[in-house]
Amino acid sequence: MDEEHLHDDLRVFKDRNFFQLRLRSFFTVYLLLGLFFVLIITLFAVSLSRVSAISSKLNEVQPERKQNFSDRDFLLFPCGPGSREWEYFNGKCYYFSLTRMSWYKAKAQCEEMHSQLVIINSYAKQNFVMFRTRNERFWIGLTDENSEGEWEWIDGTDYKTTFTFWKEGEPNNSNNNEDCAHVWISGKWNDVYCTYECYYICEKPLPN
Ligand SMILES: [Ca+2]
Ligand SMILES: [Ca+2]
Repeated sequence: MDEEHLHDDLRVFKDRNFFQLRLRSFFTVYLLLGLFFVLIITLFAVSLSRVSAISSKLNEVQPERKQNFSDRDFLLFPCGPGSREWEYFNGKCYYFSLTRMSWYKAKAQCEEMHSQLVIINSYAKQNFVMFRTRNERFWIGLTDENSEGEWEWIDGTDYKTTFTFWKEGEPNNSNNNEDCAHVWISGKWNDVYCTYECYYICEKPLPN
């Protein structure tokens, strides 16, 4: 009888001991999990702050880089990186149109782009224009519509004392109705009626 009782006591003791051990191991696991969680949160916070620090530094650097790029772009495209259709020649910018229209519309179109129809006042400029126009007709800023035979450059450049490059036999004021000038074959000038539709060349100073 006594022996049986003792046996029971021993079993209870063992069970209790086992229960305590399990409890302790659970506690350890939860503690480790908790620590791991805290560690993850900390690492995340640290990396997040680093990323934000780097991005704010990049933002500081960005305008400087942009400035450098635009300086370089201005060297490559002196007429402005944002308007690459303007071509640079000898200190000025030129636009060779892709559409055809009357001399008046072309003049207005150039003015809308803060420029004017080209003034060809030197052989160098003539050479640049004729290389670029390749026998195609392009309006220039020359007209005698105010007074027949009195040719005038639209910027007031004195016609009589400056360079000319008329085609042989031109200006001929054909049908008494040719008051506007364009470049044509070999870049030579011809007078034609002003409502004729052809390409045009605008000219403007270098942007600041
Ligand atoms: Ca005329
Ligand atoms: Ca003519």
